[in-house]
Amino acid sequence: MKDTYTTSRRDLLKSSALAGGTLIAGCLDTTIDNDPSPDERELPEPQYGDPDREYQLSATESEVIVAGGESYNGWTYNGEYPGPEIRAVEGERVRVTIENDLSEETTIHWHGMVLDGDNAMDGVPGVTQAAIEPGEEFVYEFDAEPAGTHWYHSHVGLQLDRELLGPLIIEERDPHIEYDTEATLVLDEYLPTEPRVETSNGNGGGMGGMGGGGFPDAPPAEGTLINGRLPDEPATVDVEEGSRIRLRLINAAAAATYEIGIDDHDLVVTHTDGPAVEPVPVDTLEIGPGERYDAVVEARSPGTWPIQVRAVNKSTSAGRALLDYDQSDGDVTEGEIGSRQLQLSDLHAIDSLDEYRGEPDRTIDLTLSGEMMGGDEWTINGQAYPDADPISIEEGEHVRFRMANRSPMRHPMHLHGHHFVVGDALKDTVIVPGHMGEITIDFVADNSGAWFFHCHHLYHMETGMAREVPYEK
Ligand SMILES: [Cu+2]
Repeated sequence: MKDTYTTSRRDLLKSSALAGGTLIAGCLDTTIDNDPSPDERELPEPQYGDPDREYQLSATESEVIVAGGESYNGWTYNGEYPGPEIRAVEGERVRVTIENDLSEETTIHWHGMVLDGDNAMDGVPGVTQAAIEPGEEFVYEFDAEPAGTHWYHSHVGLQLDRELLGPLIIEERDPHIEYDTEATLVLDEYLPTEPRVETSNGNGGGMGGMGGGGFPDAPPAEGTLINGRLPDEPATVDVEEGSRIRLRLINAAAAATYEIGIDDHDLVVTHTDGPAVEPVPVDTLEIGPGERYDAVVEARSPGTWPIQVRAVNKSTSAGRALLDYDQSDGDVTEGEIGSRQLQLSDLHAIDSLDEYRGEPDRTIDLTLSGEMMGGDEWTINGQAYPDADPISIEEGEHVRFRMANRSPMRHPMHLHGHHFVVGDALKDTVIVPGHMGEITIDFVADNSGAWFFHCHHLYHMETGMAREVPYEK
């Protein structure tokens, strides 16, 4: 069996032409609830009338098949893993109705959407909304901004690591690059057991630190999934010789940072976390939990080539998909992957960064650390969320966060509701390297609300590495 993920650009534009109408995906429940819960009654009125796109999701327990004969009981949207693709054209209004068929409460966060004026749609339980109770529905509605490769996932507890996640693709109206087809690759850990916080020695994956101490961490993964597939039965990306394919890469893993490359092919990186960058050719790139990269691949070497994904801490076996040319006989060709690895300094935003330049109105130093000897939390400036002060800023300010990592592990830090400048790029998630790594980000507080700022390593977030960043108009 072969799963293919290629969509032609013509098909995408055809679907965009329908934007005036309403597209329904998934199975629509036509039952109308005559007795809405208090939460439902308090929902804000849709601001712009009918949405341009409408989707229905059901969070449910279901069997997840990861290879022939190998499956486990996960939690998914509509029984699919990765969840159904949600797609819109930038600027459109999107409505997603979620029905909670789980035994626990849940929410959805739209990772990458800035939700201008729509903080209540951000999906952070206890911060932007009450979590959705089992058996209840919730209607999310937001503007598809900015364009790019984004994703959606539960923001409750460790549910992300039960596979409640899916791609959220916002097409640009006027791309700065040319390509013929596109494919989305969702990278994730294979964790067939119930997620729970464990303790590691800080190398990421190793169990039980020396002397009984250690950091709260993820359980060790049992493999690497690309679009929900283990390497024995890989996802296949179809290409035609001479064409250009845009790969949309999403790291949906709870813990692993991955390095990705394709044998004998360049990756021309064109976007990160949505925003466009000047195209830069590399052989490999590292992508942390929550990050996205888009890369155009020119199909110039007929054959069937491995797309290789490995966890940078080598804690688990590598993942593999296949780049399969139309004339190939299907035999996998082993090639080479060069040594040019994308660096943060290679990324140069296409959009003007003028508003982020100059001296900030407010600079905040944030020390990221954990308790090495037997501690059970991760902290920002010594405080573990929810026992942590909000980060206080004012509307209209140019804000700078100076992050310093006093732990050996990477922390992929994510700010909701904003993109920030790091180096010369606009991103929403950035890895702060371990062992005294330092990263400075600048953003403009132009979207009032209660925003979450946290490590996207799910087990770090769950054990304290998070803060609220609230500010009012
Ligand atoms: Cu972290």
